[in-house]
Amino acid sequence: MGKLILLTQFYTFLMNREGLITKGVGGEYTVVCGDETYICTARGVFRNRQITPFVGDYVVIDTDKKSIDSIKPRRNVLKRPPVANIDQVIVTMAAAEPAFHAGLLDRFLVLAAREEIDAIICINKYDLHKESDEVFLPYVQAGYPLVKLSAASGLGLDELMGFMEGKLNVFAGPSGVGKSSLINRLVPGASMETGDISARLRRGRHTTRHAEILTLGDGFCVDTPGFSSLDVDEIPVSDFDGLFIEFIPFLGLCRFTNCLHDKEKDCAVKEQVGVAIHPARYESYLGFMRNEPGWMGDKPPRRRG
Ligand SMILES: Nc1nc2c(ncn2[C@@H]2O[C@H](COP(=O)(O)OP(=O)(O)OP(=O)(O)O)[C@@H](O)[C@H]2O)c(=O)[nH]1
Ligand SMILES: [Mg+2]
Ligand SMILES: [Zn+2]
Repeated sequence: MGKLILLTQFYTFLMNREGLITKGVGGEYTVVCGDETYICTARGVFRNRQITPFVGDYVVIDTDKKSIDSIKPRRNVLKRPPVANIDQVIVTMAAAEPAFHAGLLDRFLVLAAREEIDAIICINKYDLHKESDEVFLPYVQAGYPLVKLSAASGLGLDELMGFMEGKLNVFAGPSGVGKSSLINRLVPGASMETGDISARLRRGRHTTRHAEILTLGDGFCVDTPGFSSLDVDEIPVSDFDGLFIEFIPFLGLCRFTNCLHDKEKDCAVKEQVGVAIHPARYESYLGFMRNEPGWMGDKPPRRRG
């Protein structure tokens, strides 16, 4: 009997391998283990416990049953788009078509900061940029690396590569800004599907449907579906100040310990508006904190009255 158990354990050991989930579509996960790739399902155990394996998860699989047996502890996880163990998120916006959208950018930066994931900003379609760069200044001042790019002309690709080396980089941003187009330029042999912009609505058509990891030198990059809105409802009002990264040096210096940096007296954050904090970012903060962050989705707000 003992021998049988030992034999079973040895067999299981032989059949078990560790790998990285690079793609997940309809309950089927692509798991890369060294040079081999397996298509696996998640065992019932996970489904019952409502744990979903994410792209970016390191997992132990049973190569015989083609099932994922366990997920290694995650370093972090982003829910939208759903990716685990991220080193850096590349928040991608277009300079035009679709128009640059500061509110959506701020939302994404807040969500990344909440997961303590480093963010850099990419402004793609710079070849279509006609206005001044003023709208990007608040982010440069805040300390975010900001790269102006064009997947069409190749502008900025080398600079972006410099930021990506050796990391797991997630491209995230609205539909149609050119995430897949950029990846096709950056990753040799990549052929991610790209789609044009709806002429009528001036926005993307949600061409990419699933997150997918591609190897990039000694790191990875992840293409993800574009989003049209992002939810920050579960973030407590008093947390937003710490999620605007340029506010952080001044937090705790206000007269009131529970200062929301709004109407309070002797507020160290407000004193920095126009100095170390760009007024546009402060206004945006107030919007989040008062839960009226302008319009964030594809549709402008309904006018009151
Ligand atoms: N002019 C110009 N067009 C670009 C550039 N990059 C991408 N495009 C075009 O923008 C459109 C959308 O590109 P995609 O790469 O599919 O955009 P995406 O961000 O992956 O969109 P989703 O997958 O829907 O989230 C395509 O028609 C591209 O050819 C650029 O730098 N300049
Ligand atoms: Mg895409
Ligand atoms: Zn304050």
